[in-house]
Amino acid sequence: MKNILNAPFVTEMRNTCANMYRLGWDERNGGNISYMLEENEVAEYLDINSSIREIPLGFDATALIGKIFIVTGTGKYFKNVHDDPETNLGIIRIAEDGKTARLLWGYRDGGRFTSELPAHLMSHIARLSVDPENRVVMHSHPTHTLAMNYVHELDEKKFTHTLWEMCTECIVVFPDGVGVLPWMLCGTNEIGEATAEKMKEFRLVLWGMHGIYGAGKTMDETFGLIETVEKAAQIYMLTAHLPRVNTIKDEEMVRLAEFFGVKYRRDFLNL
Ligand code: 2HA
Ligand code: ZN
Repeated sequence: MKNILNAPFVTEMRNTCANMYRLGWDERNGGNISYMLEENEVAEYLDINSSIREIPLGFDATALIGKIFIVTGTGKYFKNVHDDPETNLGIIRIAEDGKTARLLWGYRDGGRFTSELPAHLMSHIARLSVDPENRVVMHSHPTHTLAMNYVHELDEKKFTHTLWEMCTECIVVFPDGVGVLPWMLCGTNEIGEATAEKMKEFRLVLWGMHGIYGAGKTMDETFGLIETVEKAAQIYMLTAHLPRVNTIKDEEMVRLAEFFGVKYRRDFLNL
């Protein structure tokens, strides 16, 4: 067997957590990532039928039986993932009962997966139903996105429209827009179900006054979605209190979306 610490998916998790931490998106234990892995890529490093221990999921994940995920740990700091992946990350496989996770590697100090696993796995199920290539679900507390929550209406059309106006590339990067949930108690199956419902329609879901979820085919795509929203939110927060002299017009957004051939939420424009 090869050394798991050299596995590309472990390296991706380490580097992504480090980047997110340095961008200020994931203070303390804020944020979590789950990344669905291919059986054959994991089998080069681990016996995928082994089990260090079993951890109850607390919800039904029947749709994901046998699937393997690398997931950040509960209470763990993104800051520390790079230097100690085996304590701060875990690789789990959904057991045959659909209600238990078998730990294949990690959570070395006896820990377990993020408290937001319901939202993650339910979001994976929802995204896979519309995009069989989806692999990554990422949650984070990006500063300007969060700041914007306090001064902008939490309405998905209005929020998306404002973000699209802030950078020319926004409508091309997230033409499906941003789904918005009101403030809800986190770490629960209820917020998981609500997030997954939005994920059928959006790859980005805002958790009001908490943070954001992104989903995508790769770590780069998912990170890039959140990064682009955060950039737009930053421009908004730098300009919202100033007189607006110029803006990207809705007709210009249509030209962008059509030129780049993206399927966009036309109903989020005021045409
Ligand atoms: O796990 O970000 O939403 C820490 C969080 C909870
Ligand atoms: Zn959070």
